[in-house]
Amino acid sequence: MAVVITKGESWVIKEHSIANYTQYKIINSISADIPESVSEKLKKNPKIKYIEEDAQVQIAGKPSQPQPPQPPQQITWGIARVKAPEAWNNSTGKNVKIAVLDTGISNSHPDLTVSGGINLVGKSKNNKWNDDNGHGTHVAGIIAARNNSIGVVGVAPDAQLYAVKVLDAYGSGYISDVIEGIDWAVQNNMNVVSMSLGTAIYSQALNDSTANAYKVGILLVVAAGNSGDGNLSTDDVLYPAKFDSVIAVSAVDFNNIAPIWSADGAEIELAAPGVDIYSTWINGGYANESGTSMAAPFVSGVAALVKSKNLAMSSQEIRNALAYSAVDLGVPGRDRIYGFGLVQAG
Ligand SMILES: [Ca+2]
Ligand SMILES: [Ca+2]
Ligand SMILES: [Ca+2]
Repeated sequence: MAVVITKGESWVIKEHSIANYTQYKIINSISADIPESVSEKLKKNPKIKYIEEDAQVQIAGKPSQPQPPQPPQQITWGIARVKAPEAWNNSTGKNVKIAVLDTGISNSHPDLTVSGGINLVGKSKNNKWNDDNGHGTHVAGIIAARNNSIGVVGVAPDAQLYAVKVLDAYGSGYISDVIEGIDWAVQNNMNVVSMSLGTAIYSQALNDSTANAYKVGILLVVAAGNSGDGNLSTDDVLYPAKFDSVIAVSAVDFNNIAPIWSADGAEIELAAPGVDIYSTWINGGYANESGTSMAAPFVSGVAALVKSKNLAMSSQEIRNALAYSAVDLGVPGRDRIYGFGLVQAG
């Protein structure tokens, strides 16, 4: 599979008899399985802006520990730490649409309401976005688990969740599908795109896609990666978190300290709870998880609370507001571990 960027792609399809391809709207390009010989020819064609190999992306979670449900409903430490309950008097995320680009979301969890979605894994798109891993369901619960009598409650319990399945049952996927997911989010008028995934491989197509989505008003929130090495002189932030058009989120533990595995780098914008986070899981269950995968959805939820309170706010304005209200951690001012600091809803 390759992503081909052209200045008018229809001739590529005709000239090289490409039968199965995905046409993107967010960028002027297609992705398709093409032979090496065709790829070499296209690379030399001046009408092609660029052509690149597809690459894998992975969830940014750590090994999971599924646990049985624990009713009655509890406010987890992370939800309290970002001051979500204090914000609920003014906003619960109503009328804000959040696309979770992940392994899907459980379609039968009693603590989650999913408004819609799409499955982009495999050869053809379909509506089978049900989660077959658990990771996407965990992320979704952090954003918007229902405020009822059971399990947990999310940061923005009345926000509308959309399951965009771009990762398989093992938590792996392809950049080409992530681009298609961003495309879907734009076509379906999402307000926030939450991505708890990453790769160390740079993609111009993914960079262009997030930049264009941000330009048309979507706020993109991305896990920084669990690639931290404890060395501040090396930048460990993964893509797409590394791009200017997205908010890169690092993880902190109960003591507001970033674990060594939380990626550090100049791109880190906000920090959020990401160690021992209890949330929804598949099969109606709940689980404790750690990772920058868990931190990013806290920021997505807080963004939904801010947006819901003032629907006219642009994604740039929300981004500025989150940076402004964050509680500074670590060395004074913006830094490579915590960015502007711990995200705050209240
Ligand atoms: Ca609940
Ligand atoms: Ca480092
Ligand atoms: Ca700081």
